[in-house]
Amino acid sequence: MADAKAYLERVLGTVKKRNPNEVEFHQAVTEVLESLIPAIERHPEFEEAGLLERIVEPERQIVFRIPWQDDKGRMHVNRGFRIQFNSALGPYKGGIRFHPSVYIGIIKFLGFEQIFKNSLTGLMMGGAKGGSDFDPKGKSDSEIMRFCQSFMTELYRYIGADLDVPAGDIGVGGREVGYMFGQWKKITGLFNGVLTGKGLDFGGSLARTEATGYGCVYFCQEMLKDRGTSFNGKTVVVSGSGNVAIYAHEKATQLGAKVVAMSDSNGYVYDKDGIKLATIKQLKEIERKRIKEYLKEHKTAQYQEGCFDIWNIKCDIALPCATQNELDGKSAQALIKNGCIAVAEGANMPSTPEAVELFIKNKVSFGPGKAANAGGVATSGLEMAQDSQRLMWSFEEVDKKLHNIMVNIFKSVKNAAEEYGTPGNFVNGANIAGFLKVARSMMAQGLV
Ligand code: NDP
Ligand code: 2IT
Repeated sequence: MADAKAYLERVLGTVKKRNPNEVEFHQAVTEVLESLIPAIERHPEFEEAGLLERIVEPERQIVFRIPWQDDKGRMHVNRGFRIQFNSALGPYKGGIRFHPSVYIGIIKFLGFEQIFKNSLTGLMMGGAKGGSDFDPKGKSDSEIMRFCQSFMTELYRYIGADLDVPAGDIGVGGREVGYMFGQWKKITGLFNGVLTGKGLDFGGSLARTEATGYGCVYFCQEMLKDRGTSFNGKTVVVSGSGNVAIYAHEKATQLGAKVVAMSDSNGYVYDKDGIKLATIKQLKEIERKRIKEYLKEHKTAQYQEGCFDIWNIKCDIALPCATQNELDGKSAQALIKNGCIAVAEGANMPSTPEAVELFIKNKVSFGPGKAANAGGVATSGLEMAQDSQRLMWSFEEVDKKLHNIMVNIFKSVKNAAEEYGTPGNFVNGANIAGFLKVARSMMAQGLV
């Protein structure tokens, strides 16, 4: 037992030394490695093959300059990233994030998580992530277009339908994917599934927009079933009000729950009668305004500045769908005290390690992001399949496949947690189940 632990600590030490100050990356690697102890004990051949040393080191890291011009003719320079982390299971696959907080440590943490998430979907996809420290807030459509074009003018060299397939993430949705696809097509002269999340008229998949939020609720539904209950009649808090949050709200409501609070990076709204999704969609998907404006239409709702206090609202189910480390130990304590029974992460790593520990200790059903939010990338995988076939499946067909995938992910996560000695611990289950498939493939493919 001591040996597996020593091996993991050695690998973690190297990660910290080689990637100084990349705290989110350290956090993600620490969580995965700690979960893997029983799997490493059962497979001493992994250490002999230097498998963990390889898995924590990206296969390729691309960092580039993005010059662009605003509407007033002023020049700006941003930094672009693409981390191609692991290709053992298929072409690199993962989203692109545009947010001022982006630096290489964020992209590495997301790329690392993506390896195991993509593995859990059961589809042929390796792990990658990209992005830029560009801030899309307050930019005009033509500024966004010029930025996306400049981003792709460099990135096009490194991507391809059978090589690396980017998609959306924070700050990147259908509009940005459309501009990037147009530029890629113009440069290469090709038309294929090089990006996912495309418009429905040019190779996009029905239900991709809904997929991450719906998938998160499907996963949570399985956790609830497992404890003999359902969404019906439950009170839900959803953080964020972007793509994932909106469709998590939609599906939870369809299943009979009431979503009483949502947020953006400025603050949150609480509506005891249930947040009206049509207003949120209008504000966020169309007008790109702040969530505070919700009160203009719904006078009895309340608005509070700041994000963390949303977790003080009494609820049965919490769905953090905004960003990393948005739910800390104090927030977890408040949720537990108020009787919350399930937390499913729509966002990537929204709960801090302290919060995760508290949820597990207090028997809150906890679905970690790499399992609970895998529906987005899974449906991207379905979009790739449709693009390769030059066919388009119906909404119902895609949604059914998505649902099946989420049910299967839950099963494999639950089974791995049991098989490796920590029943009910879906963090360990997700990390071990996701890891083993990648590890077996890397072993079979030789020293690569
Ligand atoms: P969007 O850009 O559509 O929405 C992001 C939401 O989170 C907004 O409400 C935003 O508020 C809020 N937010 C972003 N950054 C912060 C911050 N630093 N502090 C507080 N709130 C913040 O992104 P998505 O909905 O696509 O992504 C949300 C999360 O889900 C991310 O963690 C992403 O990695 C993850 N995810 C996304 C998938 C997808 O398919 N899109 C798939 C799997 C995971 P504001 O508008 O004020 O910035
Ligand atoms: O974090 C994620 O899984 C995503 N942002 C979606 C990635 C994708 O390729 O659809």
